[in-house]
Amino acid sequence: MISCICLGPKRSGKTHLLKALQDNDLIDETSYSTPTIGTNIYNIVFPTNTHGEDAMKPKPPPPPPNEANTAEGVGQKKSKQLPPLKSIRILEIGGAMAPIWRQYFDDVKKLMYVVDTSNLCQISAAGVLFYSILAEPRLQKVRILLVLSKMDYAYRQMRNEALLMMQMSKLQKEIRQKVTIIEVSPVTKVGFDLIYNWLKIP
Ligand SMILES: Nc1nc2c(ncn2[C@@H]2O[C@H](COP(=O)(O)OP(=O)(O)OP(=O)(O)O)[C@@H](O)[C@H]2O)c(=O)[nH]1
Ligand SMILES: [Mg+2]
Repeated sequence: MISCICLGPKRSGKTHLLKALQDNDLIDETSYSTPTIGTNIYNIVFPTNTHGEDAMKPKPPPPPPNEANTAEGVGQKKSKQLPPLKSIRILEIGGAMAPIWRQYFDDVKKLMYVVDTSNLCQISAAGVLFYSILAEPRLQKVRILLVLSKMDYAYRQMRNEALLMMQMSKLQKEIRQKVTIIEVSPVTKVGFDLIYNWLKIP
């Protein structure tokens, strides 16, 4: 059973990102992904030595009771006793399938939503679509990751601009879920350690 799904508008970068997370060397600036008509499954085995947050941060002493990871919120606290996952299977559902995404919402534990920061015409609509997903009753307890993709493009929107266009601050007030936001590029691998760390949370 697949408990993590990846959604986002057409061409937002889901396939590119998931392929790169699955095999770091597969995607570079020459790579091209074709539109997903239907679904794709990715089995992501986490690298044992990521060079990001985990590796750089000195291992903290046993967690102080009031230390909350602001990026992950309350849900992470609950699952702290469980060991981190070693791998995860993710189901990408193509943007072309948006009208029937909701058929895949049963038993979902994590949801990644990918937005293309280089596509000015799409960002606001992506925000509206995101809101409609977050309002879904079956997804009220789901861990949510908002991925701002294509961060390697010089003409992308910066994080704050993209979030403004998506009306995220307004959206956050309306929804119950805590949303983690990560800027990513499968080409430069920026944000990969943060994504792996998020995916590892049991
Ligand atoms: N430079 C760059 N190009 C990207 C990036 N992500 C995706 N692309 C390009 O954008 C195109 C669309 O990306 P896909 O990963 O196929 O998009 P998708 O979200 O899977 O699209 P659907 O399957 O149609 O929903 C790819 O062919 C890549 O050429 C990125 O981070 N950087
Ligand atoms: Mg795709």
